[in-house]
Amino acid sequence: MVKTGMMIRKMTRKMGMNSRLLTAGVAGLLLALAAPAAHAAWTFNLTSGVDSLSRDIYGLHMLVFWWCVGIGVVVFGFMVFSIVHYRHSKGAVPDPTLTHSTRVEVIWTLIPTLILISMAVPAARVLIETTDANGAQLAIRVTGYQWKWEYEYVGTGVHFISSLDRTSDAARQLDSGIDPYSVPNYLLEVDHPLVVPAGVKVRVLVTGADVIHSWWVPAFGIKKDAIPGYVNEAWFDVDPDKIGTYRGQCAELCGRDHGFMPIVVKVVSKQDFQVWLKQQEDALKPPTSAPPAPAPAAPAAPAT
Ligand SMILES: [Cu+2]
Repeated sequence: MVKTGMMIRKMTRKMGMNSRLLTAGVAGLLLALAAPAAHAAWTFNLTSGVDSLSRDIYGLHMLVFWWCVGIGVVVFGFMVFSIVHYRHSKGAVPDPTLTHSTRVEVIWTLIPTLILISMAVPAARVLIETTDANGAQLAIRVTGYQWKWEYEYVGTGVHFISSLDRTSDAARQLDSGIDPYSVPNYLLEVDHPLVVPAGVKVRVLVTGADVIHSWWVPAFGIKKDAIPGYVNEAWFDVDPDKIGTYRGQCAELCGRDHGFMPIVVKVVSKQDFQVWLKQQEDALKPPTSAPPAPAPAAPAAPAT
């Protein structure tokens, strides 16, 4: 009897400790999630990007997300309510009129149809928008190679290859001895970034030279397959106040070094872009030849 009493006291103490630990753990987790830094580290959602297209894609995503939340709340709420309220122990009996009821069948077909149409309309609008490159002021041809990108500014003759940055490339080698954490933007840096102006609609023509790649820049809302023999079209117009560097990667498994062909886009002001483009065009010009020898002096005119 005494032994049993001691055991019960021990168990109660243990349970009390466990519940205190559990409460402390839950409180700690809630505090951590409430902290702004934790929010920053736990960002699972899409970002709204830096151009009008990426914002529209984000808007569509959030619209459908909240529709799904609403459907979940209604369906699971109704289900839990029914399970609790109409339980057998309370004397509930099945309603046979709901079996094979045409009215119910029509209602639960009609409601999802209306929901799907309400989602399809904005989805189709954004889909059409992604392919509408009309009014672009600049065209860039993007070609995927194993394992680098080529950028060509259509109509200017300016083109260059953009490959993985040397520092990242050295660090990624087996037994390189270089700590990848010590390399800024490890595997997300290139030697020659794509340079584009802010506030300008840019048309991107994406193709592949060997196998299928995919040009993916999340901040622009673009992920376009680069397929040999095809030219896929995309566009972006970065907000004028979103000058900066944006990064992406090849998003189609394209061979051994698929993970080592990043994309870096440097967005600059319109003026800076013109200066940069002029420099690139000037660099393409052949070096000017030596100035022509001075013409022999003309014979002095006879005195009159
Ligand atoms: Cu690739």
